[in-house]
Order: sequence, then structure tokens, then C-alpha cells
Amino acid sequence: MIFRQLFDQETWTYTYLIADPVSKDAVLIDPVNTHIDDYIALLEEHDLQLKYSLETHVHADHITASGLLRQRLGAQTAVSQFCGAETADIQIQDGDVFKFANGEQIKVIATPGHTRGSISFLWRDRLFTGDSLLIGGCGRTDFQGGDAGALYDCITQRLFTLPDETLVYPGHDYQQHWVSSIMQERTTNPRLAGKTREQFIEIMNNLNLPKPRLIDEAVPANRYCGLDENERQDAVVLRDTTRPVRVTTSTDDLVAAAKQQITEINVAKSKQLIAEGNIVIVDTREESEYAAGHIDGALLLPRGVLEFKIDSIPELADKSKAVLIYCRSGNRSALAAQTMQLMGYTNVLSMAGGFEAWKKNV
Ligand SMILES: N[C@@H](CCC(=O)N[C@@H](CS)C(=O)NCC(=O)O)C(=O)O
Ligand SMILES: [Fe+2]
Repeated sequence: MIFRQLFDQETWTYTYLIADPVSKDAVLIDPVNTHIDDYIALLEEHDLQLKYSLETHVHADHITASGLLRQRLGAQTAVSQFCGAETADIQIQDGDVFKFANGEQIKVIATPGHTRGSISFLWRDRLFTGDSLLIGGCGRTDFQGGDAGALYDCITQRLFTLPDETLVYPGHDYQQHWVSSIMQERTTNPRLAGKTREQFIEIMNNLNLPKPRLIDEAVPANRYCGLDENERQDAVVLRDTTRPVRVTTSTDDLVAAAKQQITEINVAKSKQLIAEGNIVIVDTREESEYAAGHIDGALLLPRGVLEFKIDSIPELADKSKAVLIYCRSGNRSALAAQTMQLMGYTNVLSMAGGFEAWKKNV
């Protein structure tokens, strides 16, 4: 097998290539957009066919190359279903297995905590931990649905229970470490070895790290496989029409599940509540859609940046206040409403049919 650990010096990110020289199947884990040409050259050098571009999570510090790899090479993009990245071909679930080459398997282990959708991949004796478990450290837990308790639980219960000799390949290293092992991390990681859950949470809550430099750009872009607004439409078309997709959970399934959990109201009811006042209207479409026309008084909060922009909106500080959320057709807003409920908002209403339906009812 071919195995390469690649490094992006700008963001201290590791990308991994796993490939089979016989069948020519190749998989990339956490590719970085600025290295797209390097990846293509490397694949060409070995005459490889990129089958999957896998993400350990929606990254806050760099932009993924997955959307470009899909466009250029036809690879399938995959990210956890809990990342809010619905344009990825595969919405990964815990326990999923990616099969490639002659019997090779990459197994998915959900390791939430750095972000809600963080996962680790296990291939043979190699564990790709993303930013869940780092060498002598772990990913921060202060944004994107981060949760220190959840991180402690999954590292201690799911990763540290793997065989001692399992090799740990992280998503970043800021001190020029390359590889570790489960035994090394279990016995020497200063945040985890001999630490109780409470001690770990205390450490994580007091890191006081500055925000990643690229977060405002990277998170929304990565929810669209790293593509910019102009490239995104193609991404959806490609996914929907050109290739069979091994989807464990499709976007439609996610929307349907969200609609079970939230409250939808129609345009007439929305108008009535707006007229009565005391309701915050949130437009969860992209900035360009908002600029082209929106409901009077609506606050712009694109779905891609919802979790980390919401705290800066004073009108949404009170989580019990009534919120009417809408998008173009009612799907994105259902997902956004579900996210807000998970964040503790208790009175979120999604407008069925979205702005399209609203315009018809003026
Ligand atoms: N200075 C870096 C910060 C990177 C950062 O915050 N990295 C995240 C992973 S996305 C992390 O968990 N870092 C852990 C740490 O710095 O201890 C940047 O601006 O990009
Ligand atoms: Fe990260």
C-alpha cells in the first residue's frame, strides 16, 4: 500500500493519502485547498484514482480541497452528518465503513467534542484522529458545538480502548510531531493521562486560545466542501445527477428528520405573528440571496455561520424569545431551526415554503 503524510505549513495541517498500487484506488483524508495541484500530481505520479475525499470535521482554520477534488477527479466527498455540510456526497455516521481497493476498509468512529461532527478514521493499525486527539494534546472545544465532556468521553472510552500499538496520526501538530500511538497518548498526554473528566473540562475551559485566523471564511466554505459561492451550484448539480452515491444519510433524510423535530408554520401564520410583534425574524440564506430581497426587519444569519455568529446577535441573546426563521424554500431553515433547538432555543418556528412562498402571498 502507499501511505503518505502531507503537511500544510500555513495552517499546520496534516493530510493523508492511502492508496493501493495494484487496484489504483486512493483515499485522501483532510485535503487542503491550496495543495490541490500537489495532490493531483501525486495521484498522477502513481496513476491513482481518487475514490474518496474524507473529512474528520468541518475545519475552522483552513479550507478543504474536497469540493475541488470532486470537480476535477470525480471523488466522492464525505463528512459527518453532524457537520451541517449537506452538499457533501456522503453524510457519515458512526460505524460507517469505506471500502476500497482489495478488501481495504476505513472505519468511522464518532469522536465529538472538538466539533459536534468530529470523527476519527481507523485504517488497519492507523488511527486518523483529526483534531479530537492530538499528540500530547487535543482539539479545543470552544466553538462549532464543541463539548469538553463529550471529548473526554470519546477519547477515553473509544480511542484509548483500541490496541496499544495503534498508530495515532493527528489532523494538526503545532510542534513538529508526526505520529504517536494509543499507548503513548493514554499514558503521557498531559490533558488526559491520569485526569478525571472534571479536571479535563477545567483544563479545556481555561485554554483562552485566540480564534483561528481563518474561521469566518473557512467554516462557511467548508460546509460547501470548500467551494466559494459561485462554485457551489455546480457542486449540488454534480452530486445530484452525475454519479451514483453511496449515501448513508441523504440531505433529504436530514431535512425530513429535522422537520420531525421542529415546528413549521405557514406564511399566513407567520404574517400574523409578525403583525402581533415580539418575534425575531431570522433569514438563514446566503448574503447574496438576502441582498436580492428579504422580509422587512429580518436579521441575516446564514446557515453556514449560524453556530458561531449567533452569540454576537443581541436580539437572539434570550433563548426563550420567539424566533421565526426562513430560507428560500423551507429546508435550510428547518435544519437551522433544529440546530438552534440543540443550542437551547426553545421557541423557534420555521416558515414552510420559505421566501418563495412568502413572495407568492404578498
Ligand atoms: N493559530 C491557529 C489556531 C489553530 C487552532 O485553533 N486550531 C484548533 C484546531 S482547528 C485547535 O484545536 N488547536 C488546539 C491548540 O491550539 O491547542 C490559527 O489561527 O489557525
Ligand atoms: Fe479543527
